[in-house]
Amino acid sequence: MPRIVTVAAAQLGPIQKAESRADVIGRMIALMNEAHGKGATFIVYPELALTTFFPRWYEEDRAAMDHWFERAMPDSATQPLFDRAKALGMAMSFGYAELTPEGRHFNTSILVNRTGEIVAKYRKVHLPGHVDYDGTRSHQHLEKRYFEPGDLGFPVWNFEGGLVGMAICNDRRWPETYRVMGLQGVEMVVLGFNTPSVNSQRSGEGLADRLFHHRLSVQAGAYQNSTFVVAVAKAGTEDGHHLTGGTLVVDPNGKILGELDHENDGVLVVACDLDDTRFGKETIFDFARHRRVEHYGLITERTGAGAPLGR
Ligand code: CDT
Repeated sequence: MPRIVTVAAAQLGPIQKAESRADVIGRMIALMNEAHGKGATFIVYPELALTTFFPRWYEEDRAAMDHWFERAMPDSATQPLFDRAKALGMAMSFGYAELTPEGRHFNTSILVNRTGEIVAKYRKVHLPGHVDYDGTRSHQHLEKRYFEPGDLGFPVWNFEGGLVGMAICNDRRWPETYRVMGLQGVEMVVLGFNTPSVNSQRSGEGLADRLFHHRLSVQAGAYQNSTFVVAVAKAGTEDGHHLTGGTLVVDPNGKILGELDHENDGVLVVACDLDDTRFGKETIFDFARHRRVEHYGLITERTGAGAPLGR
């Protein structure tokens, strides 16, 4: 008996600074309606789906950026999305900037079940970029200024009949992200991303290289942990800043099942049989039989590279 999850990777085109939450929610609902029409029962939206990618903007007074953050979820702006999902019986995941009652700031994503309840939360662990304004860069990437690193680890949840985990953007470049979830048997990783199409510190690294690194990371993570990965972009040009796009779904063999080739709002719907994760998990990546943890100590003992262990 296959265990099919029909997932919609719901890419958002650019969101300009001036666009309201209500406008964006309207776009997200339109994508949800389209995904439902195509048979999806689980829709995944990008990182920071409700706003422009605001960490590109430097603000001396951090509190002046709080208007980009959500103090409650759902709130009056997002409630219509939750209502529509519940009406359609659609599970969903999306990213947003979270401001907690204690005044903490996180880059967050959630899993919402088909009856509209938030059943899981993830806070981005690997924050890229820098804290202070850096005039040597072609553009700013201030996630380390506006967010603190996630404090919830990489759990995996029983969701939609399978084992589902979340990651956010830069997390997808780190093998540790997938392996921690792989060690919990993850069958589908969902993640959103906003990737500038030029490296701010190396202008020669443009769109083609950025998409190459994106696919390389996601395909390797999927294969090495025998899991599906659903990676959803915010794409196109936001106030003069171009984001890569490259929304895709990868199977447990590391192969791309589908990919969007445009930079607009759009859905990619793929039926994923979670039992396809079994073969890899029971053979080449049967962790219990093949891993040699006695040799992996440095992974958690060291953060940065240090002295070689050999002579
Ligand atoms: N949003 C996000 O994490 N973007 C990063 C950009 C890296 S360059 C600072 C990414 O990994 O795509």
